[in-house]
Amino acid sequence: MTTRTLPAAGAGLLAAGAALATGELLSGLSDRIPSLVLGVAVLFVDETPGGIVRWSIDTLGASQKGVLVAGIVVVCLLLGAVFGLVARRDRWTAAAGFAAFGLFGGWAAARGSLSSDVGAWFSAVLSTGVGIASLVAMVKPLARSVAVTPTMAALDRRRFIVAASATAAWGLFGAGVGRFLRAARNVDAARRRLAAQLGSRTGPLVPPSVEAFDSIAGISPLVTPNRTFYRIDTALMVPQVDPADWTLRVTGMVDRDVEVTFDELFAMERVEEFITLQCVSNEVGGDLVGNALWSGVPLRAVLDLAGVQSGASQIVGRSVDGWTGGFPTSVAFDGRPCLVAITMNGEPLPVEHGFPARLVIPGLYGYVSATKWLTEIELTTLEAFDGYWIPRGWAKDGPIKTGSRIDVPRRNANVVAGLVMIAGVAWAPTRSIDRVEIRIDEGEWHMAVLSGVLSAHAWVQWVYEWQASPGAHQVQVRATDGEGRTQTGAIAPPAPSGATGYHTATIHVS
Ligand SMILES: Nc1nc2c(c(=O)[nH]1)N[C@H]1C(S)=C(S)[C@@H](COP(=O)(O)O)O[C@H]1N2
Ligand SMILES: [Mo]
Repeated sequence: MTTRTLPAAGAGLLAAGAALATGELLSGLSDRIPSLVLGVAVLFVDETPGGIVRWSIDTLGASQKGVLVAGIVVVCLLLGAVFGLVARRDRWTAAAGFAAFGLFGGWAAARGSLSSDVGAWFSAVLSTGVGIASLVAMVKPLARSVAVTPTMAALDRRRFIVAASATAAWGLFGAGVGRFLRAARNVDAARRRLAAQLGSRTGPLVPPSVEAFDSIAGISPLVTPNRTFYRIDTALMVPQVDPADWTLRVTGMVDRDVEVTFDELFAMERVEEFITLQCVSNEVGGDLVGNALWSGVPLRAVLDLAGVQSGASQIVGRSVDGWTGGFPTSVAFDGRPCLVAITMNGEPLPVEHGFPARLVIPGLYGYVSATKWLTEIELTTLEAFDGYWIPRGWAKDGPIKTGSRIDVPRRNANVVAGLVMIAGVAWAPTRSIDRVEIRIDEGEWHMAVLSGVLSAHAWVQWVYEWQASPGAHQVQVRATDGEGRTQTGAIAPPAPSGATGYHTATIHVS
C-alpha cells in the first residue's frame, strides 16, 4: 500500500462517475439516447431467473427499481476504483477495462426497444471516452510524482487535484442536469391537454343508486382513487408516451394489419365500466387489488378493424417497452367489457397506469392481460407465443380467483367488547359476488351485508356487526360468486396461479 493507493482508487471512481454522468446527460438531451445505467438495470430484470425478479418485486415493490439502479451505480463506481488502481501500473489495461464496460453498457441499452441503437452506442462511446480521458488526466501526474523534484511533485499534486475536481464537477453536473432534463421531458402537459379534451365529469363516480359503505372508518372505498391504486410493472423508468407520437397496431393473424393514431382511437365510440383489477402476486389479504371506473374503446371494435382470422387463439398485448401479456381470443368475444382503456376514474390514465392507453380485461389477472403503455395487439396462437411472465414460472391462464379481504378491524387490532364492525371487500370479476360470510373462532358462518353493486366485474363492500366478547378472536371471511361457487379454504401461495385460502384476522377484544 503506497501513499498513492487512495488517490488512484479515487481517480478511478471519479472517472467512472464522470462516464456514467455523461451517459445520463446525453439521455437527458434526447429521447433517442437511452440511459446506460437503466439499460443495464433492464437487462438485469429481464435476464435474471424468474425467482429473483419475483422476489424483488414482491419484497421491495416500487422501491425495487431505485435499489437496483443505486446498486448498479455503486458497482460501477467500485469497478472504476479498481481500474484506477490498475491504471497506476498499466494505463492500457485500465482503459481497456473502461472500454469493456462501455461496450457492455452500450449493448445493454441498445437491447431496449425504447430508443435507438445508434443513440445507445453513441452514448456508450462518448461516455467511455470521458471516463478514459479523465482517468488518464488524473493518473498521469500521480504516476510521475515518484521520480521528480519536490517542486515538480507539488505541481503534479496540483494537476491531480485540478483534474479530479474537474472530473467530480462534471459528474455532478451531468447526473444532475441529465435527470432534470429527463424529468422535464415527461408527458404531463400532454396528459393535461387530454384531460381538457375529455372535459370534466359531472357528478360522482358512484351512481346515487349504488349504496357504498365508504363511511365505515378503514374500509377500502368502493372506488379506489388513482393515487392509491396499486402499481405493478417491470418498467424501471415509467414510459413517457406522447399521444401525438403514439399508435396502436393490430398485427399477426388478421385480415389486414392496421395502425390507429390516438386521435383515431379517441374518435371511436367509448364505453365505461367498473372493473376490479388484481395482481396474481397478491397474497390473501394483500393490497395488490383495486377497483376503478375505466373507459375506452371496446377491444372488439379495435379487433374488428383488422379482422381476426379463425385459428387466432391468443391475443397478445405489447407495450412500448416490450412487455407482453396474452390471453385467449375468446375472452374478447364472450361479451365481457374488454377495453382499450384511456381513462381511469374519469381522468386520462395516470402515467404509471399506462398513459395514453392500456388493456383492461375483466376477470383476468394483470400479468396475462392488462398491458399498460399499449402499442401493439398481436393475434397469434396460444402455442406460438408466451407472454412476459409465462417462462418465469407463472400459469399460462390467469382467471382471477374469487377473493375477499377483511379491512377493519386491522390485523392485531385492539377493540372494546360490544358491537364491533367487521368490514371489507370481496370480488369475483365477471362472475359477481353472491354472498360474503364471516366466522369467528372457526364457528358457524354468518352472512355479511353487502354494499350496492357497481358491476359484475367490480368488488363489493361488506359489513358484519359482531357482538365481541373479551379475549383474542380469529375472524375469517369467505365469498361466494354469482355462479354459486364458494372460495376454497385451502391455502395456496400466489405462484403460479394466484393465492387461495380465507383471509384471517386476529382481533384482541378487551
Ligand atoms: N407494460 C406493462 N404492462 C403491465 C405490466 C408490466 O410490467 N408492463 N404488469 C402487469 C401486471 S403484472 C399487473 S398486476 C397490472 C397492474 O396494473 P396497475 O399497475 O395499473 O395496477 O399491469 C399489467 N400490465
Ligand atoms: Mo401482476
